[in-house]
Amino acid sequence: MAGWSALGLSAKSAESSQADSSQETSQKNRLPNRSLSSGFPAGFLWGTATSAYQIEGAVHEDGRGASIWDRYAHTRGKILDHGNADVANDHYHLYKEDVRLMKALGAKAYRFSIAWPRVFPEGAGSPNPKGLDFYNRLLDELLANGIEPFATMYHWDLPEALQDRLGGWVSRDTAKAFADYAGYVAERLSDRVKHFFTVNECSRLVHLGYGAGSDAPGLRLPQAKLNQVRHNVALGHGLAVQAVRAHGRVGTRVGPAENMVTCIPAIETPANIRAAEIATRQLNAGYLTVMLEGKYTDEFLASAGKNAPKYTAEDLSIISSAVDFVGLNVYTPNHYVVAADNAPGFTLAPFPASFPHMDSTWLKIGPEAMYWAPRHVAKLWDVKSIYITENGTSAADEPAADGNVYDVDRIMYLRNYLIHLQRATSDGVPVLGYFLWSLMDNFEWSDGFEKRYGLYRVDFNTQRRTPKLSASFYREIIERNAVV
Ligand code: GBH
Repeated sequence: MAGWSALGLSAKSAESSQADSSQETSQKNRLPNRSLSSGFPAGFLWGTATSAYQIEGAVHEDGRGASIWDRYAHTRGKILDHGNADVANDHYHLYKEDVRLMKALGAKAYRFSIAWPRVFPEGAGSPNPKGLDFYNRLLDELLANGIEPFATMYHWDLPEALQDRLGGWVSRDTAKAFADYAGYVAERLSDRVKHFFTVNECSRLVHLGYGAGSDAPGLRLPQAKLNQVRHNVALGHGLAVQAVRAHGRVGTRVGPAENMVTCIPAIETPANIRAAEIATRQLNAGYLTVMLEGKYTDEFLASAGKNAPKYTAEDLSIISSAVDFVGLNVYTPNHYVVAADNAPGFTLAPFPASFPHMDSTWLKIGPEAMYWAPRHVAKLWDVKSIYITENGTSAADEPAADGNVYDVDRIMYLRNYLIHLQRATSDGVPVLGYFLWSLMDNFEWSDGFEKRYGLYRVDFNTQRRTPKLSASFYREIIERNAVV
């Protein structure tokens, strides 16, 4: 790939749109990159994603310890439909069928998460070999079907014992326990897993888990403590990167899976693009910025003031341990940015009440987020390998009279985001693969089973899985390696 600085995106798109309007049909080969018929790079990896607590069930089986989500889901009033994931998709028993669902899509990769409390029921101390065995079975099944496993180490199911004993991520000892667990897993699974993600979405577990209290463990900590939690989670990420390097086989790759704050130039002028980059760096200060730069920005420390986290220089070098790739969960635009003559150099445009959203109100429809998120990461931090680790939407799926789910709203959403992903790869943004959230409907955290994200519909009474129309749509995309 040519160096990023050689891309000259704005000049190039100006040229293509000129060609587009004046010479239309005669010069097909000069159509702009965003042409619907354009494909993705050869070898682009297509997959689906899930997480352990959301699908596995079997919470008391084979020595699994309790997680903070077991307790939270069983606390009255926390889950919208009063559901819990004790059974969920019963994937612990039905994993072979679920691998067949992936295969039917033609997907070549699968992102799943490992339940820490299965492997270390108490969070630390003695491992539970039966817990790890489940993942051995799953990996063997995936590989036998030609599907490459990508494993997330932590998708929010902290062992309850660590919450009780240490206060969870309030303590840096949790970060150390996480690294021990990550090293243990890397040592035993890296013969088959070549890509590990450390923490899924640091910001959600920090803000919703310890700030707003709307995710497990349901705490509302004051700002100073919350900043310390954020620091400890970032530290856990860095320590886990080091543990994978120390214990994984040579060539094992590791990186985060972040839901970065995605800042979009409201109008794609060079000044607004620059302003969106500045905003991206600042608004991700406690996460990607510190992970990839090894320091907290001046603005971050100034605005935290006396509530800033306590840390050492060594912490910062651990947090910024070199990663092999960056994973990005991209659902929605966080901000539209306009360049401004003020101190930060940007204005965040307020969202008009009429801004469209999908089934969930937080899920605003801004397909260009799929272009700008990876592009900012590549440009700001010179990241050479990016995976889209999640993208998808809930929808008010209802079977039609003929029994099919015609989820054309999900297809509309996916198509438009994928057009922007294709625009990114055409522009040389190094995105290597895409994991659609989700393979199948599952336990959607505090929304319970009310919100459905799957390509396959799940009847939670019978555990029957049925493909929605979007499953056919995704299969076409995978087969053609192009947006259809
Ligand atoms: C992902 O988070 C998760 O990784 C995945 O487990 C989940 O199933 C999937 O998305 C679908 O939600 O407090 O109501 O304003 C997505 C990013 C960021 C979405 C926080 C919800 C807050 C909603 N999330 N956001 S609200």
